[in-house]
Amino acid sequence: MPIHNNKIADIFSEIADLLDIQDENQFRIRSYRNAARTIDGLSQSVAEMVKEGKDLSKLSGIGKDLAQKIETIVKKGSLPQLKKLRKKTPQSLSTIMKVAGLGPKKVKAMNKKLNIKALKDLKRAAKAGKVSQLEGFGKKTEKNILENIGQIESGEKRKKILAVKQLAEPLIAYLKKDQSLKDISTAGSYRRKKETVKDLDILVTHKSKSKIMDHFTKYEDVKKVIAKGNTKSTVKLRSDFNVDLRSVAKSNYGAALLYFTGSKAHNIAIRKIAVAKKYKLNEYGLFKGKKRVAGKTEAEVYHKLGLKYIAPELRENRGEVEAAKKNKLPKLVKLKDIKGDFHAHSKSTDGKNTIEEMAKAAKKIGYKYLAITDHTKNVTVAGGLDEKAFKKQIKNIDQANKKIKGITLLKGAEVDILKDGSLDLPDSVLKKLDVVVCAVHYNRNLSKQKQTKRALKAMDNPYFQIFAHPSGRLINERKPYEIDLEKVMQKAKQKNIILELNAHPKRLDLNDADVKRAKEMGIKIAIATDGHSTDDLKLMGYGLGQARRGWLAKKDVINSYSLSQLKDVLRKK
Ligand code: DGT
Ligand code: CA
Ligand code: CA
Repeated sequence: MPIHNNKIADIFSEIADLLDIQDENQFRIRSYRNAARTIDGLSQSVAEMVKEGKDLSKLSGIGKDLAQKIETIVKKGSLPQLKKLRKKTPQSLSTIMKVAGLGPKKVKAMNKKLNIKALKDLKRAAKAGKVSQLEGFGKKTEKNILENIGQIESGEKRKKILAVKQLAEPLIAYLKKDQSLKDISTAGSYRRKKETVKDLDILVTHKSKSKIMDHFTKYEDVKKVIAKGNTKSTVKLRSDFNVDLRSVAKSNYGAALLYFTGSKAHNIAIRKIAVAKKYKLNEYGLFKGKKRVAGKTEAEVYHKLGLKYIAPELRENRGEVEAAKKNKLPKLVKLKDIKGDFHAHSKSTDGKNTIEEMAKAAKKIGYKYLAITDHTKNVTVAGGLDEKAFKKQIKNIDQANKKIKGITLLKGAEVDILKDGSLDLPDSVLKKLDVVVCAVHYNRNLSKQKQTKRALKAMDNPYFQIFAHPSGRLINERKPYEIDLEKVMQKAKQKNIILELNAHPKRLDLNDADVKRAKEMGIKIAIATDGHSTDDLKLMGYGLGQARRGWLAKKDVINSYSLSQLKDVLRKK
């Protein structure tokens, strides 16, 4: 069984963390982090690529040396270098680093002064108020540490959707090899495109005398068979992730799919309707007395209940049942509606590919436009550009535009919102850009009042067009900063500012509920990958899933607009 991309990425991340704690060369550390990021975002399996003899050093951010290391990991399942590093520094210190806001310096200081070796030591010390007494740590840091530990503890059990996809796709391909299989579908939170998933649910129908459960439990990636029956089996994969497989009869496949897709709250809501209409609804079908009146397809069940078909992404009992009854469901945006991307980086700052390479990759996807939005100078870690360098960047984009036909590059920037709410580029440069994307990168720990004031002030700048990753969260890793999103949205509405839905599966920011709220306020959304490589541009689908969970229709999403329509929807400068 080939090793999964996210496992390889984890190995490189841990190496980077350990090297960081050991004060190693920053350049080297960054190359590991970049490689982890590239691999984590890849749609194809690196292990498969090794097997097929493909040249990994062609991947962005992966040189000959790292390519060699990846091959070792694929062949041996681990890397000797990591074992050596772990001997020098306890592995748990790198876990502690994952607690947001704790860099290697702080981790080392706590290790030395408070003998903190593991997350549980840190929790105990922070609870006892010992952390805030160290130099450089305040009460606020201590509080953040405790909150973040709580988040990590609860988050550990849920996997991000990209990681689940990497587990699900090869498993489904494997299940399809069984000759007796007829239908197969995912269900549960994964089918609803939720940002994180606790366990994967799969539903099948098959011919009689099937050995599908044997086939399933023999899958190479299975670590433990938790339960095995004729209609349901549960296994634990090597990555400690559980999969439920249920086999149902063709006659109730739709009813079962509906039931096991959930959400539970949605199921309860539609069951109420069934009861009111004197039906009984369960995973075997919709019944009047003993007679099954629907069950073969989901649509059939919905229709019998007097409801329009409800897409899985909407099934959260957030008003979709009412809307289906009144024929008021949104016509959800689709991937094929997307004509471009509004947030991407190039080699000019921390991207892995040149402007031209990014343009060609976007064109290959079928896009009509791509905004190149490199960082501004305050974001030093990403090599942000100053005013002078930006003027050159503008020229470079113009040149690339002349060279490449069939796609339009938009001149953009991801402008840092400074602590006082001013923007990190002068108006004279902002004026020359087609798309001004603004974001918070530093001073994430301000009070809610200050953070909100800062954002609102930035939005008063007439060149502010798109607010990127507005909550600043990293799923399972970093909480959103404190900000009054209601006020931010009101301002966005008033100033005609677009909010970003960052499509990267580790951000998905805004979240689904906030996307829906923005739509209800009449705010338009830009779905954007924040791509740092040509591969990253392919992450758009995750943003789409979240957009659909937020009830967005084509018209709510500015990526569905043509270039000329965009001019009308982007804030006039
Ligand atoms: P998660 O936590 O990410 O695995 O989320 P789900 O929604 O996949 O939850 P899961 O795997 O526990 O169950 C899959 C679906 O089965 C769930 O969405 C709805 C259905 N289901 C499970 N338990 C119940 C229940 O007690 N009542 C009802 N009505 N439905 C249930
Ligand atoms: Ca599940
Ligand atoms: Ca389940």
